[in-house]
Amino acid sequence: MNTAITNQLARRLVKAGGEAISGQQVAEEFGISRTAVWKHIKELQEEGYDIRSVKKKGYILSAIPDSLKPEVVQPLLKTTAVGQTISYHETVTSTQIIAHQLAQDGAAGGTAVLAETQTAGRGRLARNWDSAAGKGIWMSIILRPAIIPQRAPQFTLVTAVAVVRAIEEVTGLKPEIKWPNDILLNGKKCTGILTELQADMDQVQALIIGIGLNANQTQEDFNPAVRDIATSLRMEQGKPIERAALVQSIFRHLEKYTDLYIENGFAPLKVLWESYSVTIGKRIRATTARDVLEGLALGITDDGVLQLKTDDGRIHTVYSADIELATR
Ligand code: BTX
Repeated sequence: MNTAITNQLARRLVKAGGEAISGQQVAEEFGISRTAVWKHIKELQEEGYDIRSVKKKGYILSAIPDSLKPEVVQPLLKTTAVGQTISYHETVTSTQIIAHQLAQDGAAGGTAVLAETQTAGRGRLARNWDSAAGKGIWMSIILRPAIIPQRAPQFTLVTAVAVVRAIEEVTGLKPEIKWPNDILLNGKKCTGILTELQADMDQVQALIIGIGLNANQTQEDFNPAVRDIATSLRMEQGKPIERAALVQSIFRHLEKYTDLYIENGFAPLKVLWESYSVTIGKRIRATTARDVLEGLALGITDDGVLQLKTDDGRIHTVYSADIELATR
């Protein structure tokens, strides 16, 4: 069986958006017999596509499998760059590693790497990222904005806004952002963002934006180490979600907010980000690489850096830290 044709047929069916496509037409278009078309349809049915054959009309797709394959994600994608090239894998060590390699080899801005599972998914500071097979969105997106390296951390915040908007759009849930890179639902972490970069002294060559989003896990799917702090969209909304729809929405929002950033700078995104923040205006404890600071989170600067006022009245600039809400 020619898998390229099977994939092509899947794209045609997804794009038809529930309308019938004629077997005869597909046969002519792909230069194969109608029997061959039927065999490819059977193959797709086995992969989980729900396809009916209706006399005199053709094939109708009524449900897609829960997959992140490009032929499922791309046909209805409304972007010009983000997600237009997808490198899809069943298992990888980390999508970040693959994206770094692709970026070094010259991959275009917007290229995305997606995997069903990661054996060494990573968070900040070489921490582990729990990536249950087929249950989440584990992806890295290459962006190539013309910015200086110091501005790169802003993209963690731009991405956080894009992901929050996508979650709202697809599920109706109301996520919050904990500075700098956690997205929470009911106080538990449902998404982590990791921004890495390839840069010269004065110019970013590529941003590698890693997004780990817990979509369809139940509590038992998480490692015991994170079970109490993590949640998934499924756990919060009480039903599974279609991961492909969420990926499409993240791509669209990320492109929209990246364009907004390029045109108008960080200011409008900062306002959006603040509207979702659970950190600003609260008393927090920030654990940095050097020390632990406790005080009032005043806000973020135009560079996306956190400003914290300790009880002695001093204002500290925090570039990277783990944040807890402090009780007092
Ligand atoms: P972080 O350092 O802020 O968070 C890592 C911490 O979060 C871990 O130490 C653990 O306590 C907790 N944690 C681990 N896995 C999960 C999970 N599935 N849900 C909730 N909490 C968890 C956050 O780093 C950045 C994570 C980015 C992950 C993506 S996945 C695609 C891409 N590839 C890759 O290797 N990393 C990124």
